[in-house]
Amino acid sequence: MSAQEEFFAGISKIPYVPNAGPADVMCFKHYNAEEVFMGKTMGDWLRFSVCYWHSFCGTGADPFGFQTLHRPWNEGTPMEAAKKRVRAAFEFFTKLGVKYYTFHDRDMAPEGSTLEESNRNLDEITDVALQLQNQTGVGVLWVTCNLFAHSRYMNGAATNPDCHVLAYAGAQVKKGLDIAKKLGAQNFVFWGGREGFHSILNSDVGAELKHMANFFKMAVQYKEKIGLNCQFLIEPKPKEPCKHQYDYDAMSVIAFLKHYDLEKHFKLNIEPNHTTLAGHSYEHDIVMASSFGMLGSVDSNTGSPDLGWDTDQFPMDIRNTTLVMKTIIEQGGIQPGGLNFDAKVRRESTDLVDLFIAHIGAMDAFARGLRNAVRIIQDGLLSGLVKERYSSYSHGLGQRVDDGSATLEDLEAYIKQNGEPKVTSGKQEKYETIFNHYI
Ligand code: XUL
Ligand code: CO
Repeated sequence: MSAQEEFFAGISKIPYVPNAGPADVMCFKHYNAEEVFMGKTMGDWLRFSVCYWHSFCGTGADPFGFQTLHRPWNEGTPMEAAKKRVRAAFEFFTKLGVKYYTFHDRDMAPEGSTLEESNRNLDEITDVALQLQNQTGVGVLWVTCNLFAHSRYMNGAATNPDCHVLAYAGAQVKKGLDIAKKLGAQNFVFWGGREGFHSILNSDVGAELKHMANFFKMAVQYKEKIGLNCQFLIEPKPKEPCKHQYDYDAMSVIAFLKHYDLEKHFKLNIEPNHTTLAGHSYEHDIVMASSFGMLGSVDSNTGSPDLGWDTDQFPMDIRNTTLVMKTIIEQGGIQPGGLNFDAKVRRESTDLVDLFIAHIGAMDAFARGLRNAVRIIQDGLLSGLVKERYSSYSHGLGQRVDDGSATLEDLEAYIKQNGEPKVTSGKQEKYETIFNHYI
């Protein structure tokens, strides 16, 4: 990379400096990619990914204010900017030391005036991305198609009342899958921002859900046809931009997938800011998806608990990262998914270096979460208490309830013989106090 092409001059590869002081925010104090925990390196447990849209396309504009972030790579014609952007992005990935990135088709290359032109733009810029991937070893965690920004999608993409629009979305996804194959993407995400409704009065919900399921089936067929070896992921979100989105939360998506016989082909990409928008606690959907064997990847971010918005902040809370990592370790890892920072610096954080500080801070928050979760799991105190709490299911009648062989008559006979159960304390505060010991 020649000197004038350097966008983050003066910043070199971010080092691990475990005993750095509190003011030193340009090094990792906890994230040490090569350190091994429970048989895997920290890098393999965490599989960090940087997202293109917030970090390289974001302008800081919000519904009340104009652009605040003026990035040197977003200058010139849309195609000139796309070429600079891809170079800036790879410089950032390698200096930060992450192995993965994520993007929407339209982040990578601008939409043209026809599908053919959009596809040519994408071909041209992904040629450069592929070259940079090969040079740096950075790969694609996931690709997705932007099926929500263009005005044609205002009434939905796969759930649009007009099949002409659905067809456009299908053509776009077909190309997205080709690009995923070209770049060796490990996952492909569907986020249905406009798949929902604003008014139930003008919506045929049954038809829309069926069309969305059939759309996914077409995507599965095409993926198999081209031999694309990647995991499909659906990203739940309850609202924003629609008043109601069909992929409301983890349980709604799992029920949808099972209803339409699609569950073998998909897992979930859980974004905690979406989980809290659905009225759940931060870790809720991570835990729910994982307990159904459906946690595929995480869009690692946070909202502000006091706001009902999707603010996409960098995850900095150690309690949250500890709970996420505990779940990920318990399911044996998140591969081929990862921890993608679907997060944006605040529109007031206008320095280029703030992009580094934000990612470093969040990576360190997850490294601490991993270290804490490993200690919780290896000590076995919490899991021992939980095991004991459910111990009545390990023998006798409980075991038969657990394996599904007990009947209501068996339960009645048991009560007639054993009478009233004695109450047992749930001891929530004890668990919380023990958890706090580790963070
Ligand atoms: C929107 C969101 C998206 C998806 C990809 O809230 O999270 O950026 O992750 O389309
Ligand atoms: Co997301």
